[in-house]
Amino acid sequence: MTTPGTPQGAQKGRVVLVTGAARGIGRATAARFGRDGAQVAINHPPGEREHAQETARLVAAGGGTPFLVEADVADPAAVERMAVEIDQGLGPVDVLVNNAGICPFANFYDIDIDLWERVHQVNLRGAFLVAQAITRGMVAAGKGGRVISVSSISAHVGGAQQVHYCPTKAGVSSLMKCLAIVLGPAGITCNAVLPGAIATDINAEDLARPGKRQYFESRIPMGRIGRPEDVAGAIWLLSQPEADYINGAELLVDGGFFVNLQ
Ligand code: NAD
Ligand code: RM4
Repeated sequence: MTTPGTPQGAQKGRVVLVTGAARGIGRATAARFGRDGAQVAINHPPGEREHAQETARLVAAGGGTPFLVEADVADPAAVERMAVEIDQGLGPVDVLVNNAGICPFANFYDIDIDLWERVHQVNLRGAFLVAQAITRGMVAAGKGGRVISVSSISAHVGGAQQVHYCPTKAGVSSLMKCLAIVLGPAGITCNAVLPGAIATDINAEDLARPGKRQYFESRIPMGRIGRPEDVAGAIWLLSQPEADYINGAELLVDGGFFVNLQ
């Protein structure tokens, strides 16, 4: 009998790329795959090497093999270099987790065109660029695989201070639906995971606003804000053989936040 997280057969040695794995959900995801004995490419942007090294330590502690790779996912040349580095260092990717993202909370009239562009470039263009660069090798390897993108509950609901961010998440969900069609014939499934409110650096300031955290907790049927590990677990589930026929889906990971309307 095997227990979840035990290195077993095809799980061990899988090549997994997690973008934005220096901190938060990406770090927890890298650590989760590390516990399978996977080879985990830990992408981080320039300036976040030290955080990424902590992720690498967690991956190694779980029995995985960490491989640090620097790239701003919004930069096409850097993404191409990353794809070559991973291919040369680890071989073709089995599981791509598009996780890198930013959400600088801002009032509508304070969002200038540069901020709008940057949020789109990291969140949506980044997911497109990485998917294109990495799945070329996956298709050529002919082994099938997974693309799992971290979208958001914000793909379906608005946010007064997230006017620039929510449309990028709707875009990421849509990107996965399109790629599910393009890559399904190659045995590569493409799905989106939609976290609700998860306590990480991205929303630390927002959740610290008077009453915000308590308000969210009162609206979430599970009674608590999510943890990065909650999302990492859902991503991992989609990477399992049992998820082979799930393609083009959106999976909310929000403790029931979204459905609690009435
Ligand atoms: P976080 O701030 O802890 O992590 C973001 C990660 O993205 C960091 O590791 C950072 O280094 C990386 N990153 C940022 N810009 C990058 C770039 N240009 N290139 C490469 N990496 C870059 O926040 P998080 O909550 O862990 O966010 C991870 C993903 O989850 C994001 O896509 C975010 O939109 C999504 N999400 C988060 C929540 C939440 O409540 N925390 C909810 C829904 C969706
Ligand atoms: C999510 C959702 C969360 C927010 C993060 C940054 O999509 O809106 O509430 O904290 O983004």
